[in-house]
Amino acid sequence: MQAYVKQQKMKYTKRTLQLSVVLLLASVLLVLYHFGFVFNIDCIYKSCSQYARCCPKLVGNFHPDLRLISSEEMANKFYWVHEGGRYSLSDVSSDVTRVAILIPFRKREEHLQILLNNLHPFLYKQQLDYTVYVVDQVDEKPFNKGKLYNIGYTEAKKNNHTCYVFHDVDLIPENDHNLYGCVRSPMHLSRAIDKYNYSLPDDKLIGGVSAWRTEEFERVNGWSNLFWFWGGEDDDMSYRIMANRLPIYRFQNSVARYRMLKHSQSTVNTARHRILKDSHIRYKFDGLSSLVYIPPDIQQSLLYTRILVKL
Ligand code: UD2
Ligand code: MN
Repeated sequence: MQAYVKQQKMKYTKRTLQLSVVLLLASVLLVLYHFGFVFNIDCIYKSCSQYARCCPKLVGNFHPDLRLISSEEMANKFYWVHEGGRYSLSDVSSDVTRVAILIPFRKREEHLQILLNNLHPFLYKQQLDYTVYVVDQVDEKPFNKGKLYNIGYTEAKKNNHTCYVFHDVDLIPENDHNLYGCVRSPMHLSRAIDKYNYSLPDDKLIGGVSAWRTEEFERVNGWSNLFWFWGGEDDDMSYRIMANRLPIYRFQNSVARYRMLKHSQSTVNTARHRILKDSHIRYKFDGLSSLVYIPPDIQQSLLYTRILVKL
């Protein structure tokens, strides 16, 4: 009998010991998480210096400023911005990520003013080396967002950028932990938008705001040039990503938050579903590889570089 009691006692002590080890480990992880050393995507910057430099300035959630501010007032506030909407880090080492923000645009002046007033401080707090480009379709043809993006990418690439953020003009970020420096690629940055109750209807979506390194963007051959009017080009991009077995990275819902500024519905591309049928094959010859365009005028304004495109 005594041997049995002794054996039971040994078993109980062993189990208590195991439990206390697990509890200890969990509390250590919790402390580390709290101090941002574990699972904190902010630390996935390529170089510690970049991480160390930026994170103290980040606040997480913030209320965007939706007032209309003049360009002159913004230029006074944003002392770090050079002509053409550029901020260059003093650190010129090769591993610095050089970010191009590409905004497809036609007659959305108020949205652009509001976006610029929020985006410049947002990018500066993240301590990114960046340039803001507005790819302005200045003709009367139907709008073609994909082709504007491809032209903007091709022109911006001449300035040795390594990361390209494709950015709707009406999406205003609400959390500065949503890093724009291509910590992963491709990255879908706008997964949580107020218009869609801050939830993602479908995890294949890449519309709104996305960040790409050169390698992955050229692997999918950029955006399709074939989608005129509203709709389809972002769905086509989802097929390109799947055809190339690329993951779509995202920050969590609480970080990747945006406000969408109100606007009317543009004229829908009624042919989009037909064009989408062969996206997974056509992508190889419809995109950057088939891009032909009239060399655009390029104007350096106070807060951005304007690429004037006639399609
Ligand atoms: C959705 C997508 C958008 C695009 C569009 C279909 C999200 C969050 N956004 O946007 O990425 O795929 O559907 O084409 O899923 N624009 C102008 N002037 C115009 C029309 C468009 O500047 O007259 C630009 C502007 O940057 C705008 C973007 O194109 O943000 C997308 O157009 P939208 O905002 O009218 O369409 P929306 O919100 O349905
Ligand atoms: Mn919109």
